[in-house]
Amino acid sequence: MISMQSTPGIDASNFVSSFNLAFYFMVGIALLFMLGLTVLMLYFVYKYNRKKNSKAVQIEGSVRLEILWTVIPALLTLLMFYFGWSGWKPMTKAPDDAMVVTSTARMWNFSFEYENGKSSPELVVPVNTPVKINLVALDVIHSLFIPAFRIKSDMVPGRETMMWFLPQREGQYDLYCAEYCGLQHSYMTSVVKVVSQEEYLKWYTDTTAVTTATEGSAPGAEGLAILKNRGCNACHTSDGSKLVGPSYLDLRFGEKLIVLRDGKETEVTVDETYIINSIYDPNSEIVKGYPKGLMQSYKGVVPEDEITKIIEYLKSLNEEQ
Ligand SMILES: [Cu+2]
Repeated sequence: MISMQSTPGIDASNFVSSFNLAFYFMVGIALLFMLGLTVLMLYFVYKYNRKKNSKAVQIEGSVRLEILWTVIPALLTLLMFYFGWSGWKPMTKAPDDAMVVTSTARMWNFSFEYENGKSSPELVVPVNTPVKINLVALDVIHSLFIPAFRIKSDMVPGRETMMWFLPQREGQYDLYCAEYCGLQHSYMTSVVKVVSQEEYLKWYTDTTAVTTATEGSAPGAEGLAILKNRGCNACHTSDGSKLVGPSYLDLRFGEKLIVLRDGKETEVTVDETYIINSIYDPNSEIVKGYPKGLMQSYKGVVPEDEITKIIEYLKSLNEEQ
């Protein structure tokens, strides 16, 4: 699951070898000590058992032993530090020619914004090009983790951080949030797609359709694709079941809905304006029975023409009923 062996022999990223060196060195030492100490302990149990040594003897200290078991572990931990440090240091400074992507995390999805304004729920990068990712968290602490690349970094609200990597092998890799960030944390997953330079350029320059309709040609199919791509389905369902947020199925156009505005119960009519407000200013009107403050505004993320398509989909749900 962690990596695809499309081209065996080439590491998925430039950090794999130094990371593995530090990791296996530490595991190796731990294993060696575990085996060595267990064997020694069993040997002592046998050698100094009560039948053979019925009378306890005082054993005086040994300076040579004291020095030995201080110096050797000290050297080993220093070596661990060395491998860890030399592997970590290059991660802190991205090359100047790296392409820049901004990753925005919110409860509970990631989005990746490119320099030409393109936004994607998946991280698509060209092979053999250094990629710098600016990390932005909108609500709580998240953590961007790409196991196959051996990189992970916390995303803290209000703090500017970054990570970078050189993807060396084409393929698709898992990406997920590694900091427990609330109810739907375990759904906060995405993928990294490492593609050829040509393929990347084709994808990058195609800004016409951020979302591709993969839901067939049913009414509102495009809207459904947008909801999926924007991560909306992490909190809202189409089948009436209750997640963190209300279900789309409960939205009946033209009918009344009870919401809390400034803490007071108010009746609103479900219409276009209500939907737009719910996406751009989600905390101004909270559907009764749901917690406030969980959803961040999608203003500047989901454009109005996408909302039009979302509304088409929401209306189609009603008609099926
Ligand atoms: Cu998270």
